[in-house]
Amino acid sequence: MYSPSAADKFTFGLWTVGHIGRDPFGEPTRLAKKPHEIVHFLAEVGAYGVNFHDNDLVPIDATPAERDQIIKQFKQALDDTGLVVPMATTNLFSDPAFKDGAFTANDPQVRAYALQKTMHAIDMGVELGAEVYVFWGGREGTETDAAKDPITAIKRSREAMNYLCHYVKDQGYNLKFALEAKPNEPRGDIYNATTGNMLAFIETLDLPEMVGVNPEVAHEHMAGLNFTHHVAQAIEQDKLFHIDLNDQAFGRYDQDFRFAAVNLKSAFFLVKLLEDSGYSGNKHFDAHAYRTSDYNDVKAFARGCMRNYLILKEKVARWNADSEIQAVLAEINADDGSMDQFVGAYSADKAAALKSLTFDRAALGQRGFPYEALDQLTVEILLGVR
Ligand code: GLT
Ligand code: MN
Ligand code: MN
Repeated sequence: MYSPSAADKFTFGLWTVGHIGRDPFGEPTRLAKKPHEIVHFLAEVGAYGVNFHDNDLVPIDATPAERDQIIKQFKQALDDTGLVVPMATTNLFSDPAFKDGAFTANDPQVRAYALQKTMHAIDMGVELGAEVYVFWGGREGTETDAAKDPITAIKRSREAMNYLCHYVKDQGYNLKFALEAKPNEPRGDIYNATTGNMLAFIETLDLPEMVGVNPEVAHEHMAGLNFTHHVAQAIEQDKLFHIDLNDQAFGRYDQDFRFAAVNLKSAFFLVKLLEDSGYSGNKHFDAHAYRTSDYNDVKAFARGCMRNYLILKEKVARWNADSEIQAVLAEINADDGSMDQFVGAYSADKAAALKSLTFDRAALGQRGFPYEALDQLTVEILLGVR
């Protein structure tokens, strides 16, 4: 029970289980694994796919011969294990060249280099099978707004996304873009800070149908927001192209903890949303093990991410099948249809009729809603006593 299968579409980036335990204050605590070794590691824990940044796979200074050798080994590992590459992305944040941003950098050479690097990375991602391409602009921001005009930054981001969408179309690639928001870290402030900002930005692009979002639990939580509501907005707009699952205590630095390790109840409502809405894309665990873990414990971390999702999925089924919960839902959503003649699609007649309708405002205010009872039933399901 609770073991993952390919149908779950659970994926991990090379940088997740391959994280070596470095943080801003301390040196690595684990030895680096090669990309092909990570593929075998992921196969052992039962993952379906592996994602990468261009430079997780091929170091930024690799020679063409080294590149070919690495890709050959990586492809062999994919063949040997049956793992797939559903998503790829570009590292536009590690190299000092990108210290002032990539697509939004003030230096036009950096902006051009970012486009060039991304086109090469897209070619490599597509070669290895990726159908979703993520953009996380970690350096696309400022520490001081004296340095960059925020309106200029938006225009530069748009120009870059349009350029790359047209590039993908020109190549005839079957590839969609998924934009990932984060409010801050590593920049003081990052542009398009939330999933909602990204959804609005996408509508201003030349080819908006090619572009959706890749929301990450920790990133909305860092901003103190309700992640489930952001994902719901993306789903409702057919824009949930990918998702980064992890966990995060509110108000802290970007922790990238194991999925459901901190906020069980929000994780439950997130899984409920994904399952009830029929989301069928990849579920990427963008998280890493504690710095204290050795690779045995990294396995416990990776298995824990998938297991927690599957356990919560079972809790969701239990919640949906619970007759007491269903009775409460029927009660709180009851609708006798008597308002239909006044609301819904606008007409002048409806508006005139509604304006002269009399409401018993006091009675409306008197009605009680059993939300305490409903939430307690939810908690009891989560605590395993129901
Ligand atoms: C980085 C970041 C993630 C992004 C990755 C994609 S890299 O680890 O913290 O949230 O999804 O660039
Ligand atoms: Mn993160
Ligand atoms: Mn992420």
